[in-house]
Amino acid sequence: MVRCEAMSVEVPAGLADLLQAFTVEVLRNRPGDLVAFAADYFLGLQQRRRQAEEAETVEEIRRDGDHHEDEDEDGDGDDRGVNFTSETRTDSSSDDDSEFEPPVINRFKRRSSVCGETYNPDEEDEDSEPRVIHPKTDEQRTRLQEACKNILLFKNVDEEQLSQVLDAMFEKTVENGEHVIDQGDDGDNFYVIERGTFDIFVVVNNESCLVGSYDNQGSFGELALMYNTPRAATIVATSEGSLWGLDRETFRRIIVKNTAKKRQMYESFIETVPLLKSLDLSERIKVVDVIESRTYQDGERIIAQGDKADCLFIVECGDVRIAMRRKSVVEMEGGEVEITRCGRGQYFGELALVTNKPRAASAYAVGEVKCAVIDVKGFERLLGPCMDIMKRNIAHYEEQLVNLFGTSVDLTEPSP
Ligand code: 1OR
Ligand code: 1OR
Repeated sequence: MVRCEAMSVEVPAGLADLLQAFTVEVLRNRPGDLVAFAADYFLGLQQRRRQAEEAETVEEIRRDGDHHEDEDEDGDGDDRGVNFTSETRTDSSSDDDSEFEPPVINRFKRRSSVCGETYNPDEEDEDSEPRVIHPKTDEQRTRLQEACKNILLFKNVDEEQLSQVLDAMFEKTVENGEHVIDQGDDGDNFYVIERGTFDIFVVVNNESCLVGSYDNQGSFGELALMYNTPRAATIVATSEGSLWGLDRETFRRIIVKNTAKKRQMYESFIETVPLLKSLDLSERIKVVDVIESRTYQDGERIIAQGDKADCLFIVECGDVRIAMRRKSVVEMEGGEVEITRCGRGQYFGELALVTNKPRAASAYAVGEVKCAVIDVKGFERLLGPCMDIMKRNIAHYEEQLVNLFGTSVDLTEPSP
């Protein structure tokens, strides 16, 4: 129990986690009938806890009475030459294993927190759902691995999960002009680009507007699968190309599960970031989903003045020194003068994204630094509501510029 002195009320341990997990599920599922959803949710939770307890008991009995070695972690990354296979363990375990539903036992054995279980119900089916396998030649697998190596959504999955994801992916070639995704459709697959260019269209006021493009790298089609929503944009190939698709089920079973862990990791930090205060909870969760965490060593340059910008940074820990090179100042070491520092919860690197200009200053790590990085597509898609705050601060930079350099300079002009 946590005792809250001010109110003299005892808050049961786990209440906050429980309610938060429930809130996340409501936001993800957007139920029409909240009460019915809540009833199902908490009943399901209770049921799973009972199953877990039963499973523990069964496992104990099995451990006591059974002397065979458990071979459940056999390699399933090998090419079995089938397109769609059910991951049962009949090939590696004796028949009586099936009575005990070993995947359930394993799942609950691995984790101790009941709230952790509820955070993402998809996890329930982790070991019992059929696994998709599309056999590949060595050459295909090499190309696939290369295409996937920088895909953010794949970064936090462990080796075994990544192997399952790669097994499940299938190659899809596209022709110039082909619609890979149409806005409003249900989501079937997530796509990683191996090669080719693609335009992104979004319908605004009944008109289809070109809002961006992909050039031989990146991925798309994750939103409908992550948030159970219709496709948010239309993606059209503007050249012949090649994609790697991942089916909805595998994506949800593995990638969405990992996303839930990431949300847990970031939830308290993200609440402390002033820039994101104007977003509601579901919008903040989406921001977490696009964050990539990067670490920098003392003195390392994080961004370089004059470079093309592709992301925004929020400091998770450590300090970041912002330095600027200008003709009019007495030049310091390296020809730069420190203009400010950013600490935990503060952001930098927004100016170039807002103004579409090169970086106005350089940024360096002071000690070891960890930053949450949001790429330009995430920035444009999610941070619109924070634009006022950013613009206000940019106006403030211009005032500071006059104070520091004694001259009025248009920050949006590239520096010499
Ligand atoms: P999806 O499953 O909704 C369409 O299918 C995909 O287009 C979507 O996932 C994203 O992967 C991708 N807004 C929405 N979806 C986008 C956007 C986007 N860009 C790429 N996709 N915006 C453009 C941001 C540069 C915001 C437009 C207002
Ligand atoms: P960026 O994308 O241009 C460099 O990359 C970043 O440094 C910039 O975004 C801001 O986030 C950050 N002037 C210009 N950039 C600044 C300033 C600044 N402060 C932080 N940045 N100032 C006026 C210059 C004398 C403010 C000084 C307090």
